Amino acid sequence: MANNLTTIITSATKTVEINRANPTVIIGERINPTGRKAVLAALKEGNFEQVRQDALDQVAAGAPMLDVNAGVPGADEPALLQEVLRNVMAVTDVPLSIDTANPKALEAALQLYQGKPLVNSTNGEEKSLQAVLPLVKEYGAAVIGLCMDDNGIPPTPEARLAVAAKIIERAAKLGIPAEDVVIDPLVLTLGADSQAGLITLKTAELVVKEFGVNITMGASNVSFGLPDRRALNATFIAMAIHAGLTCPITNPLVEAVKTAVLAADLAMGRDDYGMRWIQDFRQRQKKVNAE
Ligand code: THG
Repeated sequence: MANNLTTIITSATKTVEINRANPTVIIGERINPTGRKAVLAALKEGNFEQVRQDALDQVAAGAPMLDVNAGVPGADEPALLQEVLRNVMAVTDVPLSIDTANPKALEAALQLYQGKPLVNSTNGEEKSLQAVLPLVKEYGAAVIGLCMDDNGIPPTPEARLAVAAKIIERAAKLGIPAEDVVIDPLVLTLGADSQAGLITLKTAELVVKEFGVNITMGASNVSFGLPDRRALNATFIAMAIHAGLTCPITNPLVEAVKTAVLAADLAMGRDDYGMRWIQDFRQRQKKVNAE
């Protein structure tokens, strides 16, 4: 099988092509009340300014896509996710990743979304496959498949590969092509298990070799509970790009992470003449000189 499938994600006006020959696509992580206290507090008050600002900041920092999560405990998630999406789409036109585990919220979001979104996510659990894949097909979306199932997150790369295979197969049965399935090998913190990073990287390599699909990760998860998260996130993300990661969900406002992604793209032969690397360096110099 081709080892370099292209996933196309669109908004009303923009198209992003995720592919191992193209520059890495950073999916901005910050619109997420579970991962951001400021977003949680604002959404609890019905205030969407924080979300709008996070959308603008991440796009200004160079994120070609944004992840949008509205998981506020006790809230009406279908209505809240729609309202968050409306606010994001009012201030930016980048394609979006719709981050919810609630099929009702997902359907509400798909009804509203303009373009072909990335659905974040399904996984190997029967319940999830049966609820999410028909919606992905009906709305012509692409989907992230998490390498976990009814038994939890498998401990070995081979077992995670088997979950990826199941998701890709079940998608194909519904007419969703492999290029529209993005696999997430799952990133757990190194603070709890020092082998967690290696298992994730090996899973990515196996999945790419076998299926050639695109790979995403919640890359900032790797450092939960550890000091100097930025340095750890940046180093891990560069290694993961070598292992096959093409569209990390991460924080584009962290310069160390952005620089690591650009350096990895250059080292992987995805930055002709180092143009993006040089241009980014010049911008950083300008910022330093202005300070
Ligand atoms: N895979 C997929 N989707 C995902 C994840 C994944 N979506 C959610 C999450 N994991 C990725 N998003 C985040 C968002 C924020 C952080 C990490 C991952 C984060 N936040 C800081 C913290 O918690 O310390 C910021 C705190 C704050 O500002 O309040 O690290 O794995 N498919």
